[in-house]
Amino acid sequence: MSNPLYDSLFGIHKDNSAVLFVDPLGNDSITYSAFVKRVAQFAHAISKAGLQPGDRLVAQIGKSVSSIALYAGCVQAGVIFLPLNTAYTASEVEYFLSDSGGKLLICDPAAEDDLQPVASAQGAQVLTQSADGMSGSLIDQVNSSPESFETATRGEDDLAAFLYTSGTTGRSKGAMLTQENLLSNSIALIDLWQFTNKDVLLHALPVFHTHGLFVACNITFLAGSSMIFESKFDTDRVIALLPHSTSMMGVPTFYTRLLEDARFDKELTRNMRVFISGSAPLLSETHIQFEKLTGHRILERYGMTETNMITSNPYDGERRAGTVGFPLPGVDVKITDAQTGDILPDGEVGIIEVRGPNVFRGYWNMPEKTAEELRTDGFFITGDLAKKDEDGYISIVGRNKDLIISGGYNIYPKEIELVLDDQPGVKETAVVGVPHPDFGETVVAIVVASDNHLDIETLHEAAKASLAKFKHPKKVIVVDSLPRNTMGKVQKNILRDQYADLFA
Ligand code: MLC
Ligand code: AMP
Repeated sequence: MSNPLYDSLFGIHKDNSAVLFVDPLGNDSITYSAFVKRVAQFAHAISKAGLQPGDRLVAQIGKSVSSIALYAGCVQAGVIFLPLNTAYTASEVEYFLSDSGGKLLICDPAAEDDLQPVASAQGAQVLTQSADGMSGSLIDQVNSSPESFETATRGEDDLAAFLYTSGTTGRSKGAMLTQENLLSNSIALIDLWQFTNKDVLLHALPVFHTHGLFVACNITFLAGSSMIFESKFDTDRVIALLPHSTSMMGVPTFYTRLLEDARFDKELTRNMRVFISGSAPLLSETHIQFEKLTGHRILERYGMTETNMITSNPYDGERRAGTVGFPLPGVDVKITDAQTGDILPDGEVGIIEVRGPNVFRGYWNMPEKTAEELRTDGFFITGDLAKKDEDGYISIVGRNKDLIISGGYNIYPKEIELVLDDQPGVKETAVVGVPHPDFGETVVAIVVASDNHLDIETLHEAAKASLAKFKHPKKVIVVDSLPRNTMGKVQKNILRDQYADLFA
């Protein structure tokens, strides 16, 4: 009877009186043993709702200790956890619920009226959990449940989570992640980044993506460290909390926001051991400026939902600006020719392919998509363009996929183009990412009108109605025609160059 993920992350902490969630500015610290009891109560509530091992639980909830206990409760009950961005609209949630065949949807009480019909149409139940995790119909069940639970037996190959990632067709795909995918990656990372039970991680990332949930939280549990758990990145709070922390993980926007704040200085980072960055490219200039001000070299790593973390700069050794370092131990990386799949010589730009225990098992119910991206020999084709230097450091130099990364969130233009193309007065659209000082990149829609009835406000309203806010075009530009190549394909590179200074 075992459950490797539960046993390694949570089971080992049953009698651990060390603090897991530390609250340096208040009185809400929670020990590991108290958390493990709470997890058991969540596992009971999930089972009571009729979920069996292998069923999917879909959660669109605010970040709180309860949201992590819900994740852990799913692991203990053997249920597949499917977290969703809180910014997703009801129509986006409907897709994830129906595609995954989710049996139970957990949402905020304020969203229940909107989401109940969506869930009922899929035959799923709804329970609620408030943003602070303290109330709602799920929490009522949890509060009245016993504090121990017979952990469901699972193996390393059993699925632990589905994370949806968008795609170039505009249809999101459910990446199936096993216990082994999550566990092997956390084990490699704590060793590499030297996390121990002395660490206090300043956690200000969202917990519905790989970065904030699996990288940050799983490492903390496995190392027995503490977390300062912030509901979101707020510069004032982060500045107040940095002196109480030893480590932070963030997207580049975290670091550029800190650098822009006059209060951020070396003294604030005196207890810090490591700053880690990922999910989007960290500009060399940010890396250099950060070191100049604080003496810390940001440790940049590279990963993906489908693969967890793939490469990292070294902890001891040179952290080279503009690079994402070396493959993690146990992970094979090759840089290949996009057409032939042949391995390229060092220094040449090609596609990164990755194989290892970290790589997912495919896209849920999408065998063709899986076959397009996951080779039969186990290599996953990331779509990121990279090169390796003479010392083995890998640099991401671009993407072979039509993807925008805004503040660490992935946005596939097709999804926005499909919404805008449907609006009256629109002949066609091209959505591109352009440089943005805060988000790194941001969304711009270039629109060709079909007649003179085009109303830009209608386009913004249409985006609002069906797409999460971070996907909304920050600007809509009307043009007479889109640049095309001789094959008739829209030349987005020309548009990106043309509007590169829009937010400069
Ligand atoms: C918020 N907004 C965004 C946005 N985040 N718009 C574009 N891109 C984003 N990332 C919207 C808000 O709704 C708001 O709209 C306006 O932009 C300004 O909001 P803000 O208050 O400045 O934003 P904030 O809440 O501070 O959020 C910014 C952020 C956050 C960067 C802190 O987006 C964030 O935490 N990002 C991290 C994403 C992440 O964890 N990615 C990891 C994916 S895993 P309005 O209209 O109200 O003004 C992965 C694999 C790997 O990629 O390798 O890790
Ligand atoms: P996601 O699908 O949300 O998991 O995002 C994964 C993508 O984020 C990768 O395919 C890369 O394009 C990008 N990414 C992650 N880390 C980095 C990094 N350090 N530098 C550049 N791009 C990154």
